[in-house]
Amino acid sequence: GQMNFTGDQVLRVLAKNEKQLSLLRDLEGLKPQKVDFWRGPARPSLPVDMRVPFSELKDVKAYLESHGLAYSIMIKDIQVLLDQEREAMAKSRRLERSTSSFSYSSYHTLEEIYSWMDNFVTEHSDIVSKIQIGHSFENRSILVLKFSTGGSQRPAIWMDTGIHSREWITHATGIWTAKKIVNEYGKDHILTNILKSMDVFVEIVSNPDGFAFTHSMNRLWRKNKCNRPGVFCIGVDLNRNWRSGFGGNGSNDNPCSETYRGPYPHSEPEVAAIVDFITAHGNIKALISIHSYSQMLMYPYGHLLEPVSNQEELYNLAKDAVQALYEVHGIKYIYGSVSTTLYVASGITVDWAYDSGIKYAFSFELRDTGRYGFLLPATEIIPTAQEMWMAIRTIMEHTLNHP
Ligand code: VAL
Repeated sequence: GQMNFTGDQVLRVLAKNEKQLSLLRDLEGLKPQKVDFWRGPARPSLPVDMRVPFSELKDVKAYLESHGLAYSIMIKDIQVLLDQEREAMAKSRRLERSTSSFSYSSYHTLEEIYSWMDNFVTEHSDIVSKIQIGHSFENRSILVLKFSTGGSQRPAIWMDTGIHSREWITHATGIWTAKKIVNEYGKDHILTNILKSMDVFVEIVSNPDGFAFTHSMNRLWRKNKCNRPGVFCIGVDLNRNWRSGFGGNGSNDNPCSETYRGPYPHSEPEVAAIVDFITAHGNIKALISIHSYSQMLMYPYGHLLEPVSNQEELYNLAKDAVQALYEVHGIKYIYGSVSTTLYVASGITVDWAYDSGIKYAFSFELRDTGRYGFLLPATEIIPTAQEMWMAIRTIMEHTLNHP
């Protein structure tokens, strides 16, 4: 049955300096399975959020206090939020069944998403099709939606959501975005122009095994579910498994770590499927990889602090995108390169994309800034997606105008 998180808390620590940050990194090393960092130690200006199991609370709080690390309790009891989330899903499922409709303002299981996809492709067969790009470690289909008004191998925009399975707001945003694209085609002149000469690919469940597991067993699972002989822990972090900078700082060689990079680049079928697809396609102009949470819009590099060659263009584009996002609901996103905005991270999707010649490579961290973290209430799905839409529309338009 489902893992229970009764009494588990999310603590927020504001490190005052590098020394305090490294004390938090030590905690990560001491107890890779005990403390689950929701927002890892980055820089003193960014809070560190960690889930601490009930059984470890006393120890961890004592550690923090003994080192003079000030903390606050962001979530007092994780299970309370999980119960509310399940109840909301059950309620919406009853309504969906009685009205034979799909709710874009609810979270869904893998089966529900895959069957929505089939209906969606059938209903909009004039511009949408479904492509299977591979199979997951546990042999689930890896599916991509293709939006196209014709042509062959047109220049294209790629978007993926759900590389980290617990980031449920990203899958929900991907679904809403797919629907938005078909709704706006022929109405919104910018999107219409984009689809007249470009294709759009959307991979909604990029880590299907992990996602299925977040529903069946452990809501807070991040990695994939690979299981190799002689390796004690399960799962590779699919956002550390890419070739660019593989094995560098901000990735881990310990299979029990949440940022375990895997044995070699593209070892994971979920990553290899995207690499093979994008490489074979050969004409992807922009890649947008969606994560949560923290409210950020970032571009390469993650594995280097040095600016990329078109950093000024990416900076200005991110600035415009974030402004367009802000105008929707007044939500602030910060922006910059991954390494300077968040932390150094190696083997990430956008670095690979950039090094593969995709000069518009962006990664979002969606809502919120930690009140709910990964357990963002479903009532925030539509506003989160609406504002992100304006940001990605800005990126798509720029891509169209700068071939
Ligand atoms: N959220 C991402 C991660 O830690 C970063 C690197 C953009 O995987």
